[in-house]
Amino acid sequence: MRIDIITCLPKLLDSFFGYSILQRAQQAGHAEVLVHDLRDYTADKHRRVDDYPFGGGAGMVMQIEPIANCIRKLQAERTYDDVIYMTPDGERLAQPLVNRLSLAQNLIILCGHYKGVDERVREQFITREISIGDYVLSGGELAAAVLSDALIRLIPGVLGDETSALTDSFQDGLLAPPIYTRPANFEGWTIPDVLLSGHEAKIDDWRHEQALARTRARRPDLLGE
Ligand code: 6GU
Repeated sequence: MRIDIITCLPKLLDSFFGYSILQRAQQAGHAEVLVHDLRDYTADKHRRVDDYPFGGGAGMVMQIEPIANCIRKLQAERTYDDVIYMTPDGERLAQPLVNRLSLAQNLIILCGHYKGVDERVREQFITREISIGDYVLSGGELAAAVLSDALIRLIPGVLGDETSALTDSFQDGLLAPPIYTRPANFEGWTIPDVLLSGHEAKIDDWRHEQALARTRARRPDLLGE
């Protein structure tokens, strides 16, 4: 999967993708994340990418010209499955949408800033608008990082254990059950006996019960309750 992120704050994203699983995924060739500085695509001599809103009002608006230049250059080089705009008024991100998008080959993600982008960008270039929750961030960069992380870890081969993404919270519509590791007894705090039983079917049953109980207690909405 190739992800092209368009932003006016590239430094904010460079460090994020340089670490941990995301870096390994890129080094192993599973994913490629390219961060594009919007200021490289403006003809403005001060490299400005925003301007005052027509009709007045507070806040600046991201201009269409540098965004159009950048998206058109990328689209001339390859075909994109989606051109995504990160915005608080987009579709709320949840695991089913992540799963669907993880099948894409090439994605463009545009990060909004200031008051947002000129509406013509949304009308002419954007195929999908995504929000990461009902709160407002100062820019779309963190949201783009969240989306990219959620996508890249689903690419086969990225996680060490091929099955581990399947046992995530939300993948089966339930929260994940409790997990434990050594020691089995820490200062008298022990772990459930069933996990030491070696009985795989019983362990699976226990985990499912725990997942259900936890989901019912914390997120009854996931069970339709
Ligand atoms: Cl995608 N952008 C911004 N600026 N704020 C948000 C968001 C996105 N999702 C939730 N809050």
